[in-house]
Amino acid sequence: MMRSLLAVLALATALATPALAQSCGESASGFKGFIAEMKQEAAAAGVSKRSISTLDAINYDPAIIKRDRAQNIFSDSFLTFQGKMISKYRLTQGQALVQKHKAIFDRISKQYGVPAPVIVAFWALETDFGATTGDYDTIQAIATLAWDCRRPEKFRPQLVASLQLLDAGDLSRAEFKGAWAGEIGQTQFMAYDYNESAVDFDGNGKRDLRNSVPDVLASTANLLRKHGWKAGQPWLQEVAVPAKLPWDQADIAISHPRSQWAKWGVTTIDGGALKADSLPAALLLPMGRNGPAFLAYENFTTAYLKWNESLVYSTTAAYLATRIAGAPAVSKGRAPVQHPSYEQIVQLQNKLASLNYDVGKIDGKIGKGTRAAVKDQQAKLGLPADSYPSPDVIARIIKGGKKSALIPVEEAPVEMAEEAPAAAPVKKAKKKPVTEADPLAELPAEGTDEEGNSLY
Ligand SMILES: [Ca+2]
Repeated sequence: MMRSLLAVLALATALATPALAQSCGESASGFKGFIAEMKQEAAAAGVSKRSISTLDAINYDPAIIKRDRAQNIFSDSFLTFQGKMISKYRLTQGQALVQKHKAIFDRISKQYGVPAPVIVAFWALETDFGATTGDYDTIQAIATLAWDCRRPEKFRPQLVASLQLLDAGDLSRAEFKGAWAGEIGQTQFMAYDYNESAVDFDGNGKRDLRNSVPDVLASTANLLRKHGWKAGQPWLQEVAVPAKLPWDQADIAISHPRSQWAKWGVTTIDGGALKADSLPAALLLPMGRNGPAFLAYENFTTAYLKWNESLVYSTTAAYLATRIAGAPAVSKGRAPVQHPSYEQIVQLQNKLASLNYDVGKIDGKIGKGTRAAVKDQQAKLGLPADSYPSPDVIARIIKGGKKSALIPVEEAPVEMAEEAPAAAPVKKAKKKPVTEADPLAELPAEGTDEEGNSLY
């Protein structure tokens, strides 16, 4: 999993040792010099000589860079994406595992306050319950990505953390195997989180996130607790929204008491009354006001988004947890929603950038900057400001808001990003199907970018 940027930044600050390597490279050239610098940095951080000497055998691995660059262009809608990620296998197996490990989950619930379905949903999405943890040498993978120029700041602290983890003695050198981007174990911990948050829950003296189910489940709960999980509170609830609402309030950054949403006409998905209490909740509309709607509670806006900043990943993980806990399949929303294509989003981003909005990289993804700019444009154009760039909203923005002449978005010239689209996220390799019965033969690599932007 791609851990929170904040955690990594905090780590980088903590490790602000004198010799942080400044250079980077696009090939093996210079890698050995970089490793020499990293050895100094590790020594300054107190890593043992023995663990530091591990780096002597580390090589630049072009296969890792190839994986990193093999970015698919995602344009799936939330409904499509969750449909791919939430298979019948993951649901039924997830529910079965909640029962099978009930005694462990009872202990975890008492100690960490995190419910079983939440943990199991991550276990499902990250590795299909431990089936696909990866075979890459994670120290070599992290070293390669730490030297690569694309986002060294994310991996350099993880390289030192890997050596510290080696010092901790939970894993032998040979056991540093995992995903191509360095995650280890059944819920894919980066080295820093392994060091800080893994727990020995089966009492054998080692924190084993590769093989020990009790260790995996309790460590996942412990990390969520550290991310601010509040026991006894919900995380995500599918709701129904009325035809009219102050749509600009539907924003993951804006919370209101649940009673306020009730007052505005938001109901449970089957039309029942929401609990009219003061519990803070944000209204999450992954596909705009006509699509599926969720109340996102603090456990979502804090713990989930610290686990993974991507809104689409977190929404899918949180929604899967509700399904495992018994919620019905997601509603299609109030009306069919046409989702923009990658090219349309790029076109929109170019237009927004020309209007001086900061949409970040022109990457064809509806990230935070793009959503905020769309919301502002919708307000200016007198459209419902739900932040969602449906193709007709894109056409209106591109046309400067003239109602009369909607042009098909496809006809406008598409200016592609000069830079290659953001490569696959830091988190992990593409999943392989677990069994022949598993319909997830071709899962997308994670639909997020390393800036934490999501598709939605
Ligand atoms: Ca253990």
